[in-house]
Formats: sequence, C-alpha cells, structure tokens
Amino acid sequence: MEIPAALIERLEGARRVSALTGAGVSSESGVPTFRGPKGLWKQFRPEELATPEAFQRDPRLVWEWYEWRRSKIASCSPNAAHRVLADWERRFEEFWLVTQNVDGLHDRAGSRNLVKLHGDLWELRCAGCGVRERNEAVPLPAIPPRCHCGNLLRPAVVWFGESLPEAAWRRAVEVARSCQLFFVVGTSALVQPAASLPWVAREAGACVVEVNPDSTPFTPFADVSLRGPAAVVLPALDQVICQVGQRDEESS
Ligand code: BJW
Ligand code: ZN
Repeated sequence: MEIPAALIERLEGARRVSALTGAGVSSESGVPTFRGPKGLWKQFRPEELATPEAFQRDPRLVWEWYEWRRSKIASCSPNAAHRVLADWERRFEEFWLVTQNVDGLHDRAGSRNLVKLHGDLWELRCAGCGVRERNEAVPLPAIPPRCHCGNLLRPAVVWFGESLPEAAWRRAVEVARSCQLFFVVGTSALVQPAASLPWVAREAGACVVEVNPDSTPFTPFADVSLRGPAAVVLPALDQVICQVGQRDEESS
C-alpha cells in the first residue's frame, strides 16, 4: 500500500491525532455493516428495529434482533485495524478514538481513549428508571429483559431520532476541533451528527484522511483518501509511522 508523501510529512509533525470509526472497521472481523450490498439495512428495516417507537410497539421483536447481533458479535474478534488504533495511544503524544460502533471490539483491542457516540451493545438501560447495567450474557435469560423496577430494559444504544449521549458528543467535537490529523475510517459518513465531525476537524485546520474501500459524501473534501480495507491500510500506515519515529530517534 503506497502512502502519499504529503501524508508522511503530516505524520512526522503530528502530536495530536484522532480518528472517527464506523462499521467498516469491524467488517473484517465478520461484523456486518449497515449500508451497502450486504449491509443490515438491506435485510432489515431500521424503522422497525432501531427507533424508540419500534421498541414501544414490539420490544420482543427488537430484542430478538439485538440477541441475534449480540450472538454474532460475541464470536468475532478485533482485527488488525482495531489493534493499530489501540496502539496509536502509545505512538502519538495524544490520541483519541471516536467511534459510532456499538460492538465493543475497540475496547477488546485495548483502546482506552475512546468516545462512544452510539452507545454499547453490551450495556442495557432501563426504559423506565434509566439505570444501566453491563450484560454480556448470550443469550439473555429472558426476552425482553426487565429491570428490578419492573420496566423493560433496552439496549443502551442510540436509535434514530434519539440524541447522542451529551458528554460523549461534547468530547467528540472537542477532539475533532483540537487535533492536527483526523482519520475517518470505515464510515459511510451519512448518519448525523457523527458525519459532521470530519467537517469540524477540517474547518479547525486538521489534515483529514479517509480510509475506506469506497467513496463517501466526504471523499471530495478529504485531504487524503486511502482506498482499501481498514485492516490493510491502517497496518501499512502504522509501519510508516514506526519508520518516521525511528528516523527521528536516529537523527536526535
Ligand atoms: C470499510 C470496509 C473495510 C466496508 N474497511 N471500510 C431525516 C429523517 C429522519 C432523521 C434524520 C433525517 N436527517 C437526519 C436525521 C437524523 C438521523 C440521520 O442522520 N439519518 C440519516 C441516515 C439520514 N440521525 C439521528 O437520528 C441521530 N440522532 C439525532 O440526530 O438526534 C437529533 C434528531 C432527533 C430527531 C430527528 C432528527 C434529529 C441518531 C443516529 C443513531 C444511529 N444509530 C445507528 C444504530 C445504532 C445502534 C445499533 O447498532 O443497533 O448507528 S444506525 C447505524 O448507522 C449505526 C451506525 O453507527 C451508523 C453509522 O453507520 P456507519 O458506521 O457509517 O456504517 P455504514 O454501514 O453506513 O458504512 C460502512 C462503511 O464502511 C461504508 O462506507 C463502507 O464502504 C465501509 N467499509 N468495509 C473500511 N473493510
Ligand atoms: Zn428500572
């Protein structure tokens, strides 16, 4: 994989680096994406499964879909792209990872400076009292699960029409505004407000690098587009970063 010289130059001076990831980063782990020919939304209707109204109408149906996804993801492991992004916390002076993914693979790869915009599939939240619990049981003992208060528990994820967790969103904007290099990895850049983050970074003067096998609405505005699967492109980039680091050490 050829890394453009202009990007190598930006990598040399980069101290504050951030990345926004989407479903594509987990694709090579076997987790289905949402859009595209094999995406979940080709097979399922989002308004029947990923809205608060759908949950109110038929919590069992919604939970069956989440159970299916939880069991699929439980058998998946982080891939090379997740691992490189976790390593970048050590490679750069400051590295923050903002993800739209709810699959938990970034946590499992070791990322700690992690902002989760759309929640976490392995957390449940009471639709009544709001209490949260971590729950990795697959399958759950009962569907739909209930809280101690008697109300239904729901997956602690962000459905269409719902607001993003306020603190996570605030942090994500801060991170995008203050970095020098911003990577946009494996997202169709269609779902708002997450899709506005590359713009925030760009307007604040960051060099924005897109990593995706396909083009997105953001592609024409990216400073650099690296076409290919994240699990191939990110390790190639990491190798360049290592070489740059070694060169700096030798010359100092
Ligand atoms: C690879 C690869 C490889 C493949 N390597 N790359 C009009 C009507 C109604 C609503 C709206 C509207 N306009 C805007 C809205 C708001 C809506 C929205 O943006 N809708 C658009 C779709 C039009 N947004 C919201 O509702 C958000 N809330 C909000 O805005 O609140 C205020 C508000 C309230 C009321 C009305 C309006 C505003 C909330 C959004 C929540 C999104 N939730 C989901 C489900 C999460 C839970 C779960 O998983 O079950 O989040 S939807 C789904 O999309 C999921 C993802 O996080 C999100 C983004 O998808 P992502 O990650 O980009 O995946 P894909 O599949 O789209 O793309 C994969 C990419 O990877 C592709 O580009 C591939 O090429 C690439 N790829 N293999 C690298 N190996
Ligand atoms: Zn409760």
